[in-house]
Amino acid sequence: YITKDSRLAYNQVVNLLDRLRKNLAIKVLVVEDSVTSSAYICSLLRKLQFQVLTAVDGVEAIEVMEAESDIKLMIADHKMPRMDGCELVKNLRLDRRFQETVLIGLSSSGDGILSAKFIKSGANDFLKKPFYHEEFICRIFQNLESQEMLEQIRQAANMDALTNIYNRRYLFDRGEEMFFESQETTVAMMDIDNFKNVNDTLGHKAGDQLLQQFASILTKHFGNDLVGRYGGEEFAIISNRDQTTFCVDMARFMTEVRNRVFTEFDLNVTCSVGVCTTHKPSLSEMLDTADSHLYRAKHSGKDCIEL
Ligand code: GH3
Ligand code: MG
Ligand code: MG
Ligand code: MG
Ligand code: MG
Repeated sequence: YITKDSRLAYNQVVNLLDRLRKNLAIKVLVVEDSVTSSAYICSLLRKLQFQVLTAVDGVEAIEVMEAESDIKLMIADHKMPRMDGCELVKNLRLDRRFQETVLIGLSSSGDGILSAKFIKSGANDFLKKPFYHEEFICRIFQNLESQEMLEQIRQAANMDALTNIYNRRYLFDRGEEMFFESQETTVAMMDIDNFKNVNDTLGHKAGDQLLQQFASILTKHFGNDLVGRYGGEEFAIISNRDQTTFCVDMARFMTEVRNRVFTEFDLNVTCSVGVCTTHKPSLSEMLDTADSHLYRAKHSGKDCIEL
C-alpha cells in the first residue's frame, strides 16, 4: 500500500537521481577571485556531479568560455580584478554563442542594487554570499531546468518531426542570416521523383521511411550547409560555397540516393534539383529562381540538376 506522501517522496528521489545523472554531462564554470569561496562552491558543484571548471576573473572566464564552447552554466562573483561579474555577463551576452548559457551572479556585497545590476546585464539569476546549500541547489537546478525546457521548445519549433532535419521556418530564419552574412550564396531546391508512386505501391508508412532515409543521406553530404525540409517531399539547401564544389557534392549525393535508398524494393529512387547561384536582392528570390530551375529539371526528364 503506497500513500500519497510516500509516492511524492519516491518521485522526488527519482527526479533528483535523474537530475544528477544529467549533471554528469554538464560543464559549469566558477568565476571567483577568492580562493576559499571558489573551493567551497566547486566542492558543492562536484557533489552535484557537475564537471567543474574555474577562472579567477572576467578576462580569464571569457578565455575559458571560448576554449570550451559547451559550458552550460557559469557562476560569477561580482568584485574581481581586471573585469567584474556584471561586465563579464554583459560581454558574454553580446556573443551569439553564449545567448543561452545560464549565467548566475554572486556577491557578498551589502549593495542591494547589485542583484538588479546583474539581471540587467543579462544574468539569469543572482545569489548572495553566504547562502544556504538548499537555496544554491534550488536556484541552479531551476535555472538549468528552464534552460533545458527552452531548448526542447526551440528544437520542436525548428525541426521537422518526421525527418529530424530543420523545417521550413528555421530554413528561412537561419537562411536569411547566412544570406546577409556572406558574399556568396548557393541555393538548391530538390524534389523526389515520382514519390507518389512509392506511397501508392508500398504505402504511406514506407513513404515516410523513404523520406527519413533521404534526409539522413542529405545531411551526411551537406553537413556544412543549411539543410531543411521545405515541405512534403521537397528539400532545400542554403550554402555559402561556390557553385562548382556544391554541384560536385550534389552529384555524389544523387548517386548515393540512386544506389542505396530502397534498393531492397527494386526501386530506383531519384530526385531532381534546381540550383541558383546568381546573387539576388533576397533569399526568397533565390529560392524562387532555384524552384523555377527545379521545374525545368522535372520537364527535362527528372533525375538531373538544372542551373
Ligand atoms: P514528381 O516527380 O513530379 O515530383 O512527382 P511526385 O509523385 O513526386 O510528386 P507529387 O507532387 O505528385 O506527389 C508528392 C506526394 O508526396 C504526394 C503526397 O501524398 C506525398 N507526401 C507529402 N508529404 C508526405 C509525407 O510526409 N509522407 C508521405 N508518405 N508522403 C508524403
Ligand atoms: Mg571577489
Ligand atoms: Mg513535390
Ligand atoms: Mg516529387
Ligand atoms: Mg509533381
